[in-house]
Amino acid sequence: MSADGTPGPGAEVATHCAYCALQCGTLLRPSGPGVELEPSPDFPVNRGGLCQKGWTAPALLTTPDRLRSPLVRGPGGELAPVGWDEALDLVVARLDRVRETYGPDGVGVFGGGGLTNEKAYALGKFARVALGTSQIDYNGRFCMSSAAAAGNAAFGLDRGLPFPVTDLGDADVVLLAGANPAETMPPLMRHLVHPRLIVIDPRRTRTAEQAALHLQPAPGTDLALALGLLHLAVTENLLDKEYLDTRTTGIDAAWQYALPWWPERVEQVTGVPVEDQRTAVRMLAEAGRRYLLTGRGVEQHSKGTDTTAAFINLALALGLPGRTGSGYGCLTGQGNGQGGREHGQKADQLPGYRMITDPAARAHVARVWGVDPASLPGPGRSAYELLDALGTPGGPRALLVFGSNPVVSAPNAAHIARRLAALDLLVVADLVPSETTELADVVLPVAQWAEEDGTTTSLEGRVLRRRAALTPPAGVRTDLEVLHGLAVRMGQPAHRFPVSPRTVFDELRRASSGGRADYAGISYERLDAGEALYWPCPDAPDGNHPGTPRLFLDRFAHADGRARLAPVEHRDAAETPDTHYPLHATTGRVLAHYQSGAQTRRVPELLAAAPGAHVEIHPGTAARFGLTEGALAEVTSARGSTVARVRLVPTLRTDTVFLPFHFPGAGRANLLTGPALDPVSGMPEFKVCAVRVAPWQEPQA
Ligand SMILES: Nc1nc2c(c(=O)[nH]1)N[C@H]1C(S)=C(S)[C@@H](COP(=O)(O)OP(=O)(O)OC[C@H]3O[C@@H](n4cnc5c(=O)[nH]c(N)nc54)[C@H](O)[C@@H]3O)O[C@H]1N2
Ligand SMILES: Nc1nc2c(c(=O)[nH]1)N[C@H]1C(S)=C(S)[C@@H](COP(=O)(O)OP(=O)(O)OC[C@H]3O[C@@H](n4cnc5c(=O)[nH]c(N)nc54)[C@H](O)[C@@H]3O)O[C@H]1N2
Ligand code: SF4
Ligand SMILES: [Mo]
Repeated sequence: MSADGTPGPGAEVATHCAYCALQCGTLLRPSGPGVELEPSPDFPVNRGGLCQKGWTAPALLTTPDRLRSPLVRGPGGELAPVGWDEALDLVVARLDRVRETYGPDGVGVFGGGGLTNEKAYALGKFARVALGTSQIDYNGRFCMSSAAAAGNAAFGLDRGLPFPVTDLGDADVVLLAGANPAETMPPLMRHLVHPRLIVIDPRRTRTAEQAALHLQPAPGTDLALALGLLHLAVTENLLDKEYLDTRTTGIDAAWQYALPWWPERVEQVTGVPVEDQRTAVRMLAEAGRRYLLTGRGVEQHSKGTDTTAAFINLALALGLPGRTGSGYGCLTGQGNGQGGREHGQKADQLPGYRMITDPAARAHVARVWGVDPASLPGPGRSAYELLDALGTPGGPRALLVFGSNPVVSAPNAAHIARRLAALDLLVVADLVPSETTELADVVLPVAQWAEEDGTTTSLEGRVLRRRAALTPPAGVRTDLEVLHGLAVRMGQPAHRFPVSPRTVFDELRRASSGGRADYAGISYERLDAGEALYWPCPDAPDGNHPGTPRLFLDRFAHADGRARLAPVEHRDAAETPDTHYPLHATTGRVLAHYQSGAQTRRVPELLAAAPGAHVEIHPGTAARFGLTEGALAEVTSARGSTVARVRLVPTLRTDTVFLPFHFPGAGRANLLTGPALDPVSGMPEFKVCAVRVAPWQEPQA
């Protein structure tokens, strides 16, 4: 190690992957301007495995068009390089102008679940203290919010997996509702070799191919299916009555809603045969060790919270959660999807998973921040509502984006791109050019995963150390340095926005202390000594709280210690097929690309594996609409059209098409998706809208 903490030549650095919430362990060895990477053989989550994205992540460090200088849009409309002082002075001068005219809420902040805990924390503090704005939210709203809302309501606490990933390996049966880990978290499949899988997905995915039972509902009908499975659990006498009596409340009300969902009616609405419904409930009820996991397929709906709650009801009715060897969990998505939702970049939250409306929480956090609790703003708009309000009367006139590419990833994307373009000022901090930096007035180039220290909290609630193997390239700053530079120019004391990740983490520990997600007992020293620490890990007198790998074994986090079944009723998606738009469209991921693709579309191997937008369609449906394999199709919803190459998939439902959302321009799946939101979580309906398909016609000149 050198004095600044960067490793010397040849040193090996243990860290974690740049991308998803599995946070596979990797070993990096500096090599030229980049790094050589291999999987860590002893990190229990990936056990020496990585997916194609993880293996190729080093390419991102040296990608030729990496951002290496701040850019400012000149009078001619072009982005041109400027020095850091000039860029930051300009941002602050223009933010001041917006704040003078429109008040503090004239400035919005949009964060990301890929940011480390330290950055997510600093961003929330920057918004509430330096800007004084309530208008902050983040892309995790598009990802985790329905599962978080349902988990908090049911268990009193939201930690994606309340048990270590490795527990799954001993299971007999695992039900995966709307998740495709064979493509989205391939090393997770190593833990799913032994259990028999039940997969609920309208597509026969690579995950479904490995399942003992595949249920193929129409998109947007999972709530009816989950109610039907609960109905069968009751009528076939499969309830765990003792567990329901001693550990839960609410089964009677939940049953009232499940009562009308007899199997034949469920088959009619979902398309899942009665026999398969019965087999699924029996498999789950009769196995010894069993888990029910949800993914975005059931959560990203305008009824995502209720749908997740209905699956949790089923898990509770069968006695899964809070037991050794069984459980319910949601598969969190982004690299720091879990920690990103705990430290205050969400519109309604303060660090430690505290609620911003709670006077005690405000007092505690204000004390740590050294400000008056009354100066902290209240809750702001949820992500889509925030983006939708940009540049409108009463909405923010300036936006700072850290760690998201909403031009590609937000629903109703053409509309959102127009809202971004209507701003007085758009500032985007990123590593690489993205479709959102293309609209920015100021672009700030920042360091990435292998160039800075920090922590992430993985999908199992374990806090992990990201370690720098390289110093950032010349001209590039860390997000913490950017926030510091802005805050100081806005008149904040320098010590309030530290640039050292360790210092930020130590403050985060204090801010989270006593909160639901309590990190007070976790330190860089303990993590660097190799301890496996899962939150909550409060301060202990000897400084050695062991953390909490498994939650709820004795009691749930509600005051009475009981989990709550939710009274939920099925309803239709915001949009259902009709004569103009006869098909369901659903969206999701492919193995080779990550999210909006801003990062992975720059990695040659990944681009070669999946070069552009495609649409999966059943051969019979394709024939009906004049489409053939490899041809370009125009997919049209009430919002607009997407152009994508046809891929014939005989195992797909005939009423459904699927598009990945990783591609830009005219291939954006989000040109189709709509503005409907879940009323509780604010989650958009990414997973279903109504479309028609036709051969693509070259536009007439
Ligand atoms: N390769 C890759 N891996 C990733 C990511 C990535 O972008 N690329 N992103 C990471 C992130 S942030 C996340 S959130 C996770 C997401 O991980 P997953 O939830 O596994 O991913 P998705 O592909 O969005 O959705 C899962 C499945 O839901 C199905 N589905 C669609 N509509 C419905 C429906 O109405 N009901 C049901 N039951 N299923 C439906 C889709 O067919 C799809 O196979 O992946 C993480 N890992
Ligand atoms: N149709 C459809 N749309 C979806 C989904 C879907 O299933 N279907 N899924 C939704 C989900 S689950 C998610 S999570 C979102 C994700 O969508 P986005 O929020 O767009 O996520 P990314 O593409 O990961 O964008 C991250 C951006 O931040 C940059 N970045 C990475 N690390 C850092 C960092 O440390 N600092 C800074 N400043 N920048 C960084 C990257 O280069 C990239 O440009 O998409 C949502 N959109
Ligand atoms: S599964 Fe996720 S964490 Fe593991 S290598 Fe792939 S992208 Fe990285
Ligand atoms: Mo996500």
